[in-house]
Amino acid sequence: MCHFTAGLGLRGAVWSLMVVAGVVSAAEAEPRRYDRYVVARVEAPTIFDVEQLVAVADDVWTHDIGPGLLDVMFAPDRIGVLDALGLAYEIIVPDVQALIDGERAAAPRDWFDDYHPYDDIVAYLSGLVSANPALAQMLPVGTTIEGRTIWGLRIGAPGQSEFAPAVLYFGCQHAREWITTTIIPYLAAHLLANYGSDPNVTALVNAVEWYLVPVANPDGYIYSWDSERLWRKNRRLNANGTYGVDLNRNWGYGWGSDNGSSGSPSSLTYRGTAPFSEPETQALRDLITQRPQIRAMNDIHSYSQLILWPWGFQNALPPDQADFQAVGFGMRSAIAAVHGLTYTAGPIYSTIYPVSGGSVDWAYGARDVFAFSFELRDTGTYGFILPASQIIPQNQEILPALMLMTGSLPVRRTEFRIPGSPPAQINAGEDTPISAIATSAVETLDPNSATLYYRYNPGVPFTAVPMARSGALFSAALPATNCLSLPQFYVSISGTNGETTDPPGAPANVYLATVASGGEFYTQTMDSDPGWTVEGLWAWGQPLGQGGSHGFKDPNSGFTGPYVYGYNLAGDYTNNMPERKLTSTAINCTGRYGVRLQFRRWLGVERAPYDRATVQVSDDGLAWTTIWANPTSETADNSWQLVDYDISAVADNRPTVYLRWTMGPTDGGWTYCGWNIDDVRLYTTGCVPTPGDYNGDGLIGAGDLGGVEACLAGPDNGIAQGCVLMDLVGDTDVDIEDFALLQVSVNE
Ligand code: 0X9
Ligand code: ZN
Repeated sequence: MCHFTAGLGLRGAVWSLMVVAGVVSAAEAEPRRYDRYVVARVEAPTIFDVEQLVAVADDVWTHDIGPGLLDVMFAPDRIGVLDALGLAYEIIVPDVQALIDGERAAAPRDWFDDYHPYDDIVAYLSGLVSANPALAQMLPVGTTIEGRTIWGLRIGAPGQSEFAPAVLYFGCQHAREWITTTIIPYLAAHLLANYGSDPNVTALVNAVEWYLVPVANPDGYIYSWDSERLWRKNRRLNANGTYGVDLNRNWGYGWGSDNGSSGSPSSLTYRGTAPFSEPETQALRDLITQRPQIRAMNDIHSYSQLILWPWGFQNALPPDQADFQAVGFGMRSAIAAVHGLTYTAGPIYSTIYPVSGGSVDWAYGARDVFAFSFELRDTGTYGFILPASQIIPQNQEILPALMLMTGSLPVRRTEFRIPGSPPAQINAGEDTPISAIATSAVETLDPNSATLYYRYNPGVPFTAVPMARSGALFSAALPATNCLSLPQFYVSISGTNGETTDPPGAPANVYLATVASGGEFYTQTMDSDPGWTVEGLWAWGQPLGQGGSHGFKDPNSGFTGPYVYGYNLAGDYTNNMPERKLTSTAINCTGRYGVRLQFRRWLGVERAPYDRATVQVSDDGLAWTTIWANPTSETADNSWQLVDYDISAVADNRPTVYLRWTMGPTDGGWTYCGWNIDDVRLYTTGCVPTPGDYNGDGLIGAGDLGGVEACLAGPDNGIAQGCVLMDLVGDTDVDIEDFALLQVSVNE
């Protein structure tokens, strides 16, 4: 027997090395067998030992990956590889197949005496729902990559308050964690059987909506029955021919870090090609975003006996650590009270290892959901292959924990919340919709009291906008404003217990936003013919890579897509030609300030003044301003160049702006490939206020008259924030003189 020392930290540094040794074909008929596969508990004292061990193991079972003790699986013929590492170990599972053979119940009497295939779990839940149609409904949550339905159910008493908070509990993101598939059926059966008799169940089914998903990863779960008992990921066929994305690395918060996930498709913790690239994570994400009343979540895994909360992607305590700890420790006690088992409670990062792209971080970080994750039984004796005889005891101890979580204060308290993140930036001249969801299980709310409060100037009182109601969702809009505004806002609702605001503590606490304008407002990728006006050999089409008697040849396609506008797509421009013009159709730049022109250029032209190429802009198609002219040195592009010009002097706030490219005049000497143009864009950056345009919509008119009043109300000493642009006279005071000037400037 070996002597072991405790682990030292550095958890998770080697996850990226975890690979599935031996990819098993999808078409395997018989389930893979694990005869005489062993699980060894290995002492790996250094990070180097850990990396070596993980690299050669056939699977890593332990959750505590770091220097210290690791449980790893080896095929019988590969034990020599372990021996060769020279690390001390003991065999904790001598035959994994024997574990699997002993996993299922010999003579099940109760449904919960054994594990069940996916379809049987769905059928069991459907049976519960059919028997309790007033309390429960089946809910298709989404479709897997292999086309199966991810089934869930909803439980809630009829006549529930529209403001009822909801919880979401789900199991089996990881296919091999079979014990997790039993939690939702057991919980649902318990709620439905005891509603009306058990006061705690009755109260929580009355007050809370329950969204329950037994198997978040049906494809993987089925694969773990039919082909490979220890399959973990979903069944995505990856680009390199391997299968599977780790769904619990695919969520879009803190996604993509190598500390807590892997970019390698063969890895057990492969994060996928993008956040939410998988239909299974999309389905759960959408369930949460479409039901902002979901205030708590538990993502149930096995094994290790842990109660986990954010964060997984960083080793920092979450802002709500006190609430997480109170409920987490409460659940730990509730579990221990049943069969005396010990669960460890704490944040993911420090309690197991870094997890980036996990469900808990997204739910909490992006949606402010009170999100936990369990790791169920055991601590390694059976690991993922927990004997069926433990299903009932496992559920007996988890049920009270989930009841406690559902009834916890963070779920029950009144909230009036802008789901997701409130806008931190609003666009000048546009209304900004704001919606908020009301949840409360403790008081009666007055729907008519829902109000959006805002001000654009810290020196003035808040303006109240009543919010329109749709169920528990309320909406209103921040009215259009200008670049000088400093928007502040909050929402509020009242009930029998008083006022609830978002952010809490308003108006001392408010949301702040900045006003922006800008972005691209005209895009011409040349993928289809824009129908511009051409002269000479100007044409839209595919350039043919010819010409270049001086300089370089034309390209043989666009920068994006095959097509461009070019002067002679089949070669050089000619000698002794006059100006030949390409002119765009009119572009509306009304309300745009600081306009810039950007395009891709592939140009060959002899140095000025021998041959000429220019870019011009006009606001009427008659008078042209030259933005660029070829210099007195040769222009000979041999690749697509990105060029970018300030055309604000001609284009800002003009309704008909024209762009023009000119080839020529040329002399009788050298010829070049001439213009090739792709991806023409007009855009603005930053926010440029216009005097008199109080609401920032780009026009001066009736909509701005209120600005005079708002700015009159400002402090006497100087001009209030946001009001400089209403001081049209420029005497550092906003008054009747400015109003008079505004009236004559009206242009809308
Ligand atoms: O690594 C994981 O995804 C989980 N452990 S497991 O062995 N069951 O795979 C830990 C997940 C904890 N984090 C979240 N649920 N986000
Ligand atoms: Zn898991």
